[in-house]
Amino acid sequence: MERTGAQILLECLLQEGVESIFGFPGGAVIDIYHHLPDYPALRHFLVRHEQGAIHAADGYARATGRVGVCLVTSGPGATNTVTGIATAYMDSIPVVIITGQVPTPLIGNDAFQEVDIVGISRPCVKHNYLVKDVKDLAWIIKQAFYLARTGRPGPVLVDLPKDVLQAKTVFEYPESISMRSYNPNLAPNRRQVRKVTELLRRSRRPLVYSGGGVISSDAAEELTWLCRTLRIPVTSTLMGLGAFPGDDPLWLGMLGMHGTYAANMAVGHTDLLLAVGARFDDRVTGKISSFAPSAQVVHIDVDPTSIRKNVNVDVPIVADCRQALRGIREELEICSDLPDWSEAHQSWLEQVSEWQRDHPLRYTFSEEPIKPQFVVEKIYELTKGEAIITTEVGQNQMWAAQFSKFHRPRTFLTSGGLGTMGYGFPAAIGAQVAFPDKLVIDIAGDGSIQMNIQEMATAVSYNIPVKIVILNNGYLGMVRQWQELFYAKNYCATCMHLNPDFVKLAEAYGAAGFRVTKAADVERVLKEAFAVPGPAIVDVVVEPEENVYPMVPAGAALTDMLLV
Ligand SMILES: Cc1ncc(C[n+]2csc(CCOP(=O)(O)OP(=O)(O)O)c2C)c(N)n1
Repeated sequence: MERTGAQILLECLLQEGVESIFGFPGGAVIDIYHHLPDYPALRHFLVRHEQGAIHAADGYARATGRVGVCLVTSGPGATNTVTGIATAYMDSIPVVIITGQVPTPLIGNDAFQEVDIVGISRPCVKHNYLVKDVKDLAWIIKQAFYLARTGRPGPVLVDLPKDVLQAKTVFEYPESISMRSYNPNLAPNRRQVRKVTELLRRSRRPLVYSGGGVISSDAAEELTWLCRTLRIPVTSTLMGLGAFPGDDPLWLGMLGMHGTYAANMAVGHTDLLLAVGARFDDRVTGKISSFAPSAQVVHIDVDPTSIRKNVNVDVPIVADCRQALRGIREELEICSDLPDWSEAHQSWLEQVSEWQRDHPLRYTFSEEPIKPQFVVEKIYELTKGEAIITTEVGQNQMWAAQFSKFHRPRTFLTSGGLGTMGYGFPAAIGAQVAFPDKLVIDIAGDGSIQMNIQEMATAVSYNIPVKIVILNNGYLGMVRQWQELFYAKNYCATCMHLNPDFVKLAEAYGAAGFRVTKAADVERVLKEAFAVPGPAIVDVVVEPEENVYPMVPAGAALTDMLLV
C-alpha cells in the first residue's frame, strides 16, 4: 500500500519507539498534523513557542537517555528552534528535529515562510538532511535517529518540503544502517588501557574529573566502582553532576569557575588526572597553562576531535566511557601486585579532606531577606535527591549545582555548554512527560523564567505538574555579580525593575502561585507547592545582591579563587 510522506514519517517515528512529540503546527507541516490523530501511540504536546518544543524534547532526552523529538513548521517555526538546537549540540543531547519546508520547486525563491534551515543549523547540529524525494524519507529518518543516539550524541535535523510530505510511495523501514563515513569507535584500545592502569598503580595523588559523557554512556556505575575501589577523589563538570553519588566522602563537588575549593585545589595538586567524558571547557580549566600543572592527563572520550583540543593529554582513549572504564576494571582485576589503595592514597585523601573541611561551601544565613542558597538546601532536604531538578541560567543554576546533592544520573538537567536562559522550564516539562510520577522542579531566576514562561499554558493544559521555584533577586544576578566584582558596580541593564507579579501570573495561566519572603516560611510553602496536583510557581524573594562563591575570575588559574 502506498502512503504519503507525512504518514511515512509517523510510521518511522513509531518504529523508532517514539512516544512523545513536542511541536507547533504550520502550513508546511499541516499534512503531518492531519495524520497525527491516526497514530494515538504518538502523544503530541502542543507548546506555545517552538523554543519550548526543542527544550522539552531535550529535557525528555536528558531525563530518559532516549531520543527526544520536536516537530515544527518552516521559516519562523524552524528558526525559533535554533537556540534549543545549539543548546542540545553543546551538551551532546540526542534530539531529532523535524522541520517543514516549502515545496521543493519553490526552494530558493524566497517563498512564503522559507528559510534555509539546513544552512542555518549546520554549525549546531550533529547532522542534517533536506529530503528531496519521498523514497528517501524512511532511510533518512532511520539514519537521523541512529546518528542522534550513537557515538557522541547530538541533535539531527530533518527538513521536509511540503510536496515530499504529500507525495506517495510504499513504506518500508530499513532494518539496519550502514554508513561508510560514520563509525564511532566504542571499544578502547587495550594498550592504552594498560597504560592507564600502570599510571593508576603509580599515582599517589589521582583525581577523577568526570563529565556529561559518563551520563550519556550510562557509565555511572563503572565510574563509582573505580573511584570507590581505588579510593580516588572525584570532581565533575556541571554536566557530570549525578554520575557519582553526591553524599560519598570521595565526592568533592564541581570544579571550575564556581567549583568548590577542594575540587579546584585538588586539580592544582593532582599527579594523575583521569578525565572521563568531559571536554575541558574554559569554565572548567580557567587559565589553561596552570590547569593541573603537575599531572599526567588521561582523557577518555568517544569523540576523537575533543581530545587535545584544549589541553595536552598523555594517554588518550577514544572509546565509549562505559566500555573504557570496564576495560580498566578488567585490566586491574588481572593484575596481581596491586597496592593497598587506601594506604597508597592516604596522605592525598587527608589533604583533600583538609581542603573540604577548611573551605566548605558556605553562606551567611538571614531570616529576611532569604538567602538563595538556603532555598536550594531546603529543596534538597525535602526531596532527598529524589526529584529531577532543572535550572535556568545564572546564579540560580550555580546555587542549584552547589547546594543540592545529586545521587543518580539524569536527575540534574541544565544548559551547560550554551548557558541558555529559558531552558529550565520547558526542559522540566519534557522530563515530567517522561516521568509523570516524579517531582520535577525548575530552579529559576526572575530573569530567565520570563524567557519561556508562556509554556505555563502547555503545563496547565496537559496537567504537567512541574514546580518552578524562582530565586527572585530582582536582578539579572549573574551579570550583576560580574558588574559588581569587575566593572565598578556599574549595574547597567541588569536591574529587573518591572517584574510581573509571579503569583498572579501563575494564576492567570490556571496554575498555583505562592510567595515567600521569610526564611521561616520557606519549608512550609515549598511543601504546599510540591503537594498541589498541577503546576505551580513559588516566588521566593531573596537577597538582591548575594553572590556565588567560590569564584575563579575568567582567565585566572583555578587555585586563584575568590572565597567570600
Ligand atoms: C538567552 C540568554 N541571554 C543572555 C544570557 C546572559 N546571562 C547569563 S546569566 C544572566 C542573568 C540571569 O538572570 P536571572 O535569570 O535573573 O538569574 P540569576 O543570575 O539572578 O539567578 C544573563 C543575562 C544568557 N545566558 N542567555
